[in-house]
Amino acid sequence: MRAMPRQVVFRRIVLVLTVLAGGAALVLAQAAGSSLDQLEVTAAWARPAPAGDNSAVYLTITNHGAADVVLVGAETDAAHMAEIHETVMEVAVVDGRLVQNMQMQHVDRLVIPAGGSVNLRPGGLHLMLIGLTRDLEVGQSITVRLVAADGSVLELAVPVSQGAAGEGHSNEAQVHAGH
Ligand SMILES: [Cu+2]
Repeated sequence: MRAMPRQVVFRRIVLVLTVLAGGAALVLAQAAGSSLDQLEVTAAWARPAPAGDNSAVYLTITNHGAADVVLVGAETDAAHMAEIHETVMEVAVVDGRLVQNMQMQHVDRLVIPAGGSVNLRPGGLHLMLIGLTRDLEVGQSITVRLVAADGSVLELAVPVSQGAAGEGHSNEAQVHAGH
């Protein structure tokens, strides 16, 4: 496990840079007076799962505005808790063999850059639904609210589905490490 520290340090540096950039963006967003009106959400879907399990929501967020938008969390009535997560593949050498391990990290601040878009998809960024309060079945819809750093909220109706073809390989709902 001695091979890991370099990777960990690198990730910390990236995190610090992200936080600094997010702080600057927050000032801009407040100066502009608005935030979530300028976002467009497309291709949203929630993974089906039984009550008590975890699920995940995937979507694409496009920022049509002139200022970055910083998302700090999510809420839903369908689960006890919702968090922004990122799935990362950790690679380590154990007994001379390369071992891959899928881990999820909590994302405190997700920056949607002005004029850009961020893709939440299996194997990457996602909204984690922790402790479903009811069964999520294909054909249903759940309410999900994105929460911005300035406290504004964007409410979405997200269909429960299996996702687009070829999209469902990495199942965040079944990764328990990192929680
Ligand atoms: Cu997750």
